[in-house]
Amino acid sequence: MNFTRKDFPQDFLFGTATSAYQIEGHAFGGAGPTHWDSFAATPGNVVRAENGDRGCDHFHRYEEDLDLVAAAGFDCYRFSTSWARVLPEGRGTPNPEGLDFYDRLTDAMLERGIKPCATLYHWELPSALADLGGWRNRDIAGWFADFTEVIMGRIGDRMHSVAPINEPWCVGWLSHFLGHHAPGLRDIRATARAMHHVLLAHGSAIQAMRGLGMDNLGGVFNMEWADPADASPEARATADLYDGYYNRFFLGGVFKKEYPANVMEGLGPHMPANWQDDFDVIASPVDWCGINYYTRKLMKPNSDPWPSHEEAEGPLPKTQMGWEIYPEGLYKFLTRTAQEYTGVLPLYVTENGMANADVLSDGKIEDPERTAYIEAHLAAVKRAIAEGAPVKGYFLWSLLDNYEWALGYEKRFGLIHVDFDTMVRTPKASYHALKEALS
Ligand code: GCO
Repeated sequence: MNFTRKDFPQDFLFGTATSAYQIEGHAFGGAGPTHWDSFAATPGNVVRAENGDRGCDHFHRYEEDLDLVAAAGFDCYRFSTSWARVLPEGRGTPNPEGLDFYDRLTDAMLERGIKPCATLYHWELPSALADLGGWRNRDIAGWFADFTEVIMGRIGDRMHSVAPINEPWCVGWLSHFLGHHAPGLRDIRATARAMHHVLLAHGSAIQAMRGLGMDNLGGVFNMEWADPADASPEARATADLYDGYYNRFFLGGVFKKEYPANVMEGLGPHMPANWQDDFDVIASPVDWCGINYYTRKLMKPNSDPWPSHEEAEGPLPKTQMGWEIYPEGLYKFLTRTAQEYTGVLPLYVTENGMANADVLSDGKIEDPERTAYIEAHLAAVKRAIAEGAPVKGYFLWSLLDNYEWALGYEKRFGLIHVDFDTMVRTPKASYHALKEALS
C-alpha cells in the first residue's frame, strides 16, 4: 500500500465489514426462515438459485476469522445480527442458540482487542414478518424496536458502536421498486412505504437503544454519485433525481426532517397517511453517520413513467461487478455530507471495496487491482479530512469472499479468498499489503 497508519489522524479507526446472511451459514444454529430464502428459491432471482444456507460457515469458524481480523491489525470489526437467528418468528420467543452465538462472537472480538461494531439489520427479514407485509407494514417499526431490545439487551453492554439498518436505499428502492433483492417487488406504492418505514424503524431502534443506556449510535447509508450522461438540462435533472431518491431522501429524513421535492413528485401520492408526523422519531439524534461507497452512475432520460431515466454506460475502468471505479465520488460525498447534513458529527466510511475475479494459484492470490482500489479510496478520504471533513474511520468491504446476494458466490469482495467447497481461507496479497500498512 502507498500509505500507513501514520498518514491518518491518531484516533482514526481501520476496520473490516461483513454481514450475517452473507457469511454465517443460515442453516446452522436454529435460525428461522427469511424472505431471502424464499426469494432465492424462486427461479430467476439469484444466480444458480444459491442461498445463504452455508455462507462461509462463519457460524462454526468465527474464531479463525477473528484471528485473521486481529492479525491484519484492524481496530474494529463491523458485523450484523440476523433477526431470524435471534427471533425465528420475528417476534416472540428468542432462539437461545442465536443469542449465545452473538454473545460468543462479541467476547471473541474483545479477547482479541477488536472493537465490536454492530449493524442490527442487513436484509434477511424473518418470513413470518414478510407474511405480514414486511417493510410495507408500519408495524415493522415496533417489531424492529422489540428485536433491538432483545439482541442489545444481551450484547449491547459490549458494543463499541451500533447502527440499526444497513443501507436503507437497498431495503426500500432496490427491493421494492427494482425488485433485485427480496422481496423482489416492483411496485411504487410498496416502495414509498418501505422507504419511509425503514427510516421509522431506524429511529425507533435508536430510541430503544437510548432506553437501554447505549451510546455511539449511528446510521449506515449507501451512496452512489450521479452524473448526467450528457450536457443537456434534461440529463442534469435525471442525475439530480437519482441523487434524490438514492442519497438525499435518507439523509434528508434523518438529518433535516424532510424529503427532497423532486423525489416526492413521484413518491408523494403513494406515501402512507400522515408520514410528515414521523420525523421526530426518524430524526432521533445519532452520534455518527456511516457512508457505504462503491461507484457512480451516469444518468439519461427515457420515456418510461417516473422516474423516467436510465443508466448510461460509463467510460471508467470497472470492477467484477461492472461498477466504474470513481474514488472522487467518495471525496465528494464525505465533504458534501458534512457541509449539507451532518456538520461536526463524526463520519465513517462503513463500506468500501471491490469485487475482483481472483484466482488461487500456487497457494497465492495476486490482486493488485484491489490494492490500487483501496489506495485510491483512502487517498480520497485523506483529501476530505484535509479539507475539514470529520472522517474518523474506514471499513473495508469485505473480510471474506462471500454470498453476494442475487449474484451468488462468484463475486469475490474478500481480502481473504474462500474456497466454497472446502471453506479453506487464504489471505490475498491485498490482505498482506494492508497488514503491513496497519502494523
Ligand atoms: C452493502 C452490501 C453488501 C454487499 C456489498 C457489495 O452493504 O452494500 O451490504 O452486502 O455485499 O455492498 O455489493
